[in-house]
Amino acid sequence: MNARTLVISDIHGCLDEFNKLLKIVKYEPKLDKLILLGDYIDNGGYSKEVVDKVMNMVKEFGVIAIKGNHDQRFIDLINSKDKEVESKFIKHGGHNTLLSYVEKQQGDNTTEMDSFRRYIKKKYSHHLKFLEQLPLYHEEDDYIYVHAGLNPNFKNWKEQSEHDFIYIREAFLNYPTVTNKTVIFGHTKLRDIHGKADIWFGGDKIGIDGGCAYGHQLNCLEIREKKKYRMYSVNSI
Ligand SMILES: [Mn+2]
Repeated sequence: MNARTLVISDIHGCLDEFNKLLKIVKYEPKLDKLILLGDYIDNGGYSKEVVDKVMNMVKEFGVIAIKGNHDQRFIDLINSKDKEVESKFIKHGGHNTLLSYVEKQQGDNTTEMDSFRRYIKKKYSHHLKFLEQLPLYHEEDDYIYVHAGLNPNFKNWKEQSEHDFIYIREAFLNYPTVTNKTVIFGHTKLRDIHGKADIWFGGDKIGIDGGCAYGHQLNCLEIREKKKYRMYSVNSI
């Protein structure tokens, strides 16, 4: 039996769905290679718990975890007082992240942003450090794994900006890639790509963000050998 590669993206605090999906695919940490494409936090109810779990999985089983734009924004939120970062954090589901970190601290004022920053720096600096050092991509012989995509304007995609790796949409989705490897990505909800939450096979690219935190589903792409895929999903709870 070939070893499996399993790919999951955009968990966004959906801890129960993540656990359920791992059970459905019968994830075996010692046998399977698991690759997570970023955006662990925001929107869903269990951001803190998902980060804890992913940290443990990386440490114990060598799971590959890539950085998403939400993960970077959380770091930026804590390390700066940039009002734009703050408003984007709140606009894109940050309130639930905040609650997942401070819910047991009710009665104090940690939900006030500056207190929250101090609180996270004091109690969760290990989370910040973990998120900060996550790689922007993972490359194999036949595949490139990335949160958002590759910018086709770069002949050498490794020279694209960090922003492209975690934010790009149209330029990546609408044009052929500049690599022979298949690009597996999350970030753009599949409903916005092909009108449904199922995994999208777009020739040189495969999208897997089922939009779980937006009421759709969490997908897992299984690769047994080159171009031999199976798909699994759980509905948003
Ligand atoms: Mn994203």
